[in-house]
Amino acid sequence: MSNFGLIDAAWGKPHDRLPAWIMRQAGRYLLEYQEIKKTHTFLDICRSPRLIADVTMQPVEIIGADAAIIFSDILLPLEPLGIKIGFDDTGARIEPLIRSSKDVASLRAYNPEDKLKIVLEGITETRKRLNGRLPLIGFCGSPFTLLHYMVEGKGSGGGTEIKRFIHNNQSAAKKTLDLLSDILGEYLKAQINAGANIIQIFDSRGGILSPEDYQQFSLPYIQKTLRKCKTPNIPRIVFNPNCSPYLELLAGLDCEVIGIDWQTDIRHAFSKLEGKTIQGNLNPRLLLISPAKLELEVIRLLNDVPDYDHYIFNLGHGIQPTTPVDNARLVIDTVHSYNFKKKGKSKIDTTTTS
Ligand code: 1CP
Repeated sequence: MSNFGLIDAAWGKPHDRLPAWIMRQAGRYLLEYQEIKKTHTFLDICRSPRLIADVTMQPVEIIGADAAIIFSDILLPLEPLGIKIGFDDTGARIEPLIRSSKDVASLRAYNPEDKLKIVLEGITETRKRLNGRLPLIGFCGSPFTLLHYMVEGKGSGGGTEIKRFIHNNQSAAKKTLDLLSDILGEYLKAQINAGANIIQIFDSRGGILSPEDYQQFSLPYIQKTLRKCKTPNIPRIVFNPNCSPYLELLAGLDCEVIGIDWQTDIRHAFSKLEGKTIQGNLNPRLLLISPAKLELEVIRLLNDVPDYDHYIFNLGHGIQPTTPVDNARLVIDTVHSYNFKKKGKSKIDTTTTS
């Protein structure tokens, strides 16, 4: 049976059941993923279309998500720029790092159809296995997020070096962001041509910028990436895991869906993002509490949603690696059985249970 309710919700079209998926739904909390990791590194998986498809399909079969997201990483598009990437238990390893305008002068655009062919083959293979059952999500990082990794070498901290870089080398920084927008826009277009039904841009590091700097160094480059990959019938999601300061700015993006973090009140987000579909925003750490309490928290969130036609359930950030898989399944099942047509009359009354 075919279930494309997630695509309907992205366009704000009525649908019978609320769609749900989970950011980072393929990964370490799944035993089946850990099993593959015993004999393959993360990058081995990313470099094999068969393994990409195997891992992408796991959460669809195991937790019943309403979409598959292609198993890959936002950092892969750095490799064809001559930047080596690696992962260990502490996070990413990236070299060489960019620290001056000289370091970016030699960066050149490349053709993702050629240099990121394996991801595209992974998409085509996964679409075959999905056999029209569910949509497949393609993705990339935002240009600013990739520049952040190129300069800082990691995705945490306050971003001292990246702030120094963008302010001391403004024109080189903007030229690099422009180049990244071209590459990422083409990359998303290639993912769509290979079979992605919807795409998401992860603006994971945009949240370290003041709203003023956000308007200079992240927003316009997301907009450029979105415009480059704009394709009839393919909706586009932009997710920023620290979105509160920028809601009004995000409202102006040429995309259909905004993914919001768990710190933002969902009613507030709806009021600031009129016309857009909202995706989110359960706190991922709630998936570590008892199943009975977790179910209530999901229902509490769903009760707060003001417009179900414009809503896709997700977490407000990636799933924690220590999440019990039964809790991930429970979350999806709870969303599916929620009777949104009788708003407020969900199967459990959240006000009376302790
Ligand atoms: O097995 C392992 O230990 C590898 C862990 C892992 C996984 C499962 C990494 C390394 N990447 C991924 C897959 C991944 N990453 C997916 C596809 C899987 C899915 O969603 O089901 C996606 C969409 C991403 C996106 C991603 N990678 C982001 C954006 C999301 C976010 O959290 O804001 C970011 C920031 C990354 C970078 C990254 N990849 C991996 C690590 C350890 C990191 C963080 C590195 C760091 O900041 O130091």
